[in-house]
Amino acid sequence: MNTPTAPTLSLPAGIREVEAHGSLPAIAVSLPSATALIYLHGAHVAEWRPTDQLPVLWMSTLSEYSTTAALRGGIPLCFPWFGHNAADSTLPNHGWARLAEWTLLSATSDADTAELTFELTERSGGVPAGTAPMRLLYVVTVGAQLSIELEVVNTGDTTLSFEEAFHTYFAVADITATSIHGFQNLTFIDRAVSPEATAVSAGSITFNGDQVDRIYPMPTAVEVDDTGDSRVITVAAGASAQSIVWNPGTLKAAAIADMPNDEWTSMVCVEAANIRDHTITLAPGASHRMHVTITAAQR
Ligand code: TA6
Repeated sequence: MNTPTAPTLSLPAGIREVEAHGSLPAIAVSLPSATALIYLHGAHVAEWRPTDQLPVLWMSTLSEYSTTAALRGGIPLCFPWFGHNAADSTLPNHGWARLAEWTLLSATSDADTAELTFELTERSGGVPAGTAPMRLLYVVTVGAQLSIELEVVNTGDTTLSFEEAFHTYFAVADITATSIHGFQNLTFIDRAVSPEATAVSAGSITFNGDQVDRIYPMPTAVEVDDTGDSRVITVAAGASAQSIVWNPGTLKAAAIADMPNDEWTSMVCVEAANIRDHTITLAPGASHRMHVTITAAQR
């Protein structure tokens, strides 16, 4: 990774601006407690690794690294819609925030944590013309835990509505030996069937190669129990009404160009979201914050 010619912000110890894959600008964090890499393209957290641990986030070995595509893996930010755009199916899946060029507004660090604030407005690169006035602030706190918070401020004079999700890809040794705890007895929307159907989770979620694509109410905390790596990853969310659990399985993985056919076995998405009947609506001047804290513990 190269250091760009003119870093735009004086950065504290442990934080550097770099040219990462595809020569895309990124922020590299290296602390005694953890390392991380965040691309300005999409404010995309691509890597987080607590010291003495395996990487916690999964990145596809076929991910594109260009300003015209979303990175496959890490933490894509889905905004201002989730999935297909209901009004115009030609618009990008999961919205434009993960395709836009964010700005690093501030960076602070101490021995254990680094806090990075990224900004996006309706005038930023990659944001469609005619987008309503808004300001997005994305705070990424790197350390033994990883915390992310998205604040959306309605800077216009009309009501602003949006969906949002942290579409986090976790790395696991073997998905067929991984189970997800926290959704027991909850009713979910099964998006892997057509038409969608509702069902109730009997026990923990397990995986066998069929696609899993479910929208749940967000529980207090979710555990990804990765027996292969003897590790438990915990996701605790705030101001997030729903959680999406996704693994493409064999068939869907084979249909995704930027994902090798067999890599469905080494990842699972556990997402925090406000979508569908939990779409956020803000009056002029109002704001909303959604946040998640991720912890990884070796057994
Ligand atoms: O969150 C799950 C999901 O909506 C799946 O339906 C699948 O499409 C996945 O997101 C990936 O979407 P992407 O646009 O990144 O290919």
